[in-house]
Amino acid sequence: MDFLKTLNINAHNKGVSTGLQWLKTKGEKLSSFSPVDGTLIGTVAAADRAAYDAVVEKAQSAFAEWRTWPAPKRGEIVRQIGMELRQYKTALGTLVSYEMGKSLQEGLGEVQEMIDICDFAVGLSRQLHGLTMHSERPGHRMYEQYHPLGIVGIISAFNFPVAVWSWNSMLAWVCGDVTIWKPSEKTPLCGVACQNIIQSVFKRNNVPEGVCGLISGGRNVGEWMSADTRVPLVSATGSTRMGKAVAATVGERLGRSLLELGGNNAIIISAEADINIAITAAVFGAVGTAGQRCTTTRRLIIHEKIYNKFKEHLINAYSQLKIGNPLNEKNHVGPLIDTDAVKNYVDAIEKCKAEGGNFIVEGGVLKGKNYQSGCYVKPCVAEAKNSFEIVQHETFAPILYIMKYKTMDEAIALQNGVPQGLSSSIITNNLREAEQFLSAAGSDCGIANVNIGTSGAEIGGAFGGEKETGGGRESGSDAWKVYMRRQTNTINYTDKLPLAQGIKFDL
Ligand code: UN1
Repeated sequence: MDFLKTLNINAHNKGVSTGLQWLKTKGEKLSSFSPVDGTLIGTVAAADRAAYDAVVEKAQSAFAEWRTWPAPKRGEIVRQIGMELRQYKTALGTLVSYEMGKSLQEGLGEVQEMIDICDFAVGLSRQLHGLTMHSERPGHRMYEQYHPLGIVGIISAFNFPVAVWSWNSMLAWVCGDVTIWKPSEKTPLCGVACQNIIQSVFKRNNVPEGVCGLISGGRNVGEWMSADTRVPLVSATGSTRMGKAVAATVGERLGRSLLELGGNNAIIISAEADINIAITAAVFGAVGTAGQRCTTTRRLIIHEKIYNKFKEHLINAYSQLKIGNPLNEKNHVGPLIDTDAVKNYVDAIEKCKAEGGNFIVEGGVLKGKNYQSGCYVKPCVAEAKNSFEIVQHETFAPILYIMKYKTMDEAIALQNGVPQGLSSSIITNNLREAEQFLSAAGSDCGIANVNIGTSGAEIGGAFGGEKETGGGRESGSDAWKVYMRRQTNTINYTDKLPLAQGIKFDL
């Protein structure tokens, strides 16, 4: 376990930090058990209210200074964090894999996403542009600028225990905001490891204490943040149920929330699909991260002409999957996060069967020598109807539902016919089908792809979705704007005061 040492993770860790120092707390201890082998990796001391308030107060005072640093100077800090992450990529990727259970390849890929967002944010630090408008009044200039917002609260989920934090914080920091992060209580050591990595950068650059706070803890920390008027933006990734609670509390005080919630992502496989692409995209999308990405492929909508043939391909591909220790690169599928997740998986299979689903690849919980944690399950595939209650629901597990279609209109209606709206794809070589899928009458999701799968988005695009996915956008494109407040400025450089709309008001 050299990676733990490299990341400065001990058996007992503090879990609350102002960015420069760790605080003592009287909160309970979070225990982190690896789903890989059931080992207790370590504990993390959670925040109590006093520690929470201490971090928020430090963040407030840090903001007063940090917002005056020129944005490219803030970008320089983020550049150094990117360099540091390159150095710790193997260790951090391994911890992600060991604490969360995704394959080592995907753990390393997740750290690569962090490095990529650092690079993106460095460039962005010189491009926080507003527009210049033409005033209707003579001798007037009108323009807009973007100013930092203040404290950004980040609530992240276990499935991307480090990348989602970095998408939010790297942008927030170049924008001049300060952050407080509540990592998932299922992956608290990933939070501690990231804090250890960045702390040295903040220290050696004399960044004010409080720019990058960490507040480990459970649901109560999320509730404190959501209700806290000192936190103008809460960015939350997780279940739709959690997101609705955050949105209601933040909305009550007219704060801003950025929500990244459940997905129920489908791939339409046309009669004119390249079958090799379709199979790889579908299987990686469905079983990658053991079906625990919000972009996981949960449904395949297959043209009736190729349906039977495609089923055979799927059965064949699933028979080749290797399930086991995710740190062994030969395995494709690791464990689910914990035994509660296993229970949800088992329940979903039962519900699907009860509603009339037909499993063409059977599921099941794996037992025995290499599976002692009790978290390993078999990826499975069921013929199902889109209208099944269970198909309408996001189960965070490798269960793939397949169904047939005749016309593209019907396929798009099925694709859109769920409450969630994150990611979607079509596999086709037919330009007309692809364009129909991307048109205003096509996919209703935040992400719509052609000839690639639903998961594995690059950081350069805005990431997020519609409907119950929550509407937020993170990461690339102009997602940074949500981390800033916009100000319109009109300046009169004459000795007259002409009013807009031609209004006369003489005294
Ligand atoms: C998530 O599952 O919360 O597109 C994020 C992807 C990754 C991010 C997923 N880049 O699959």
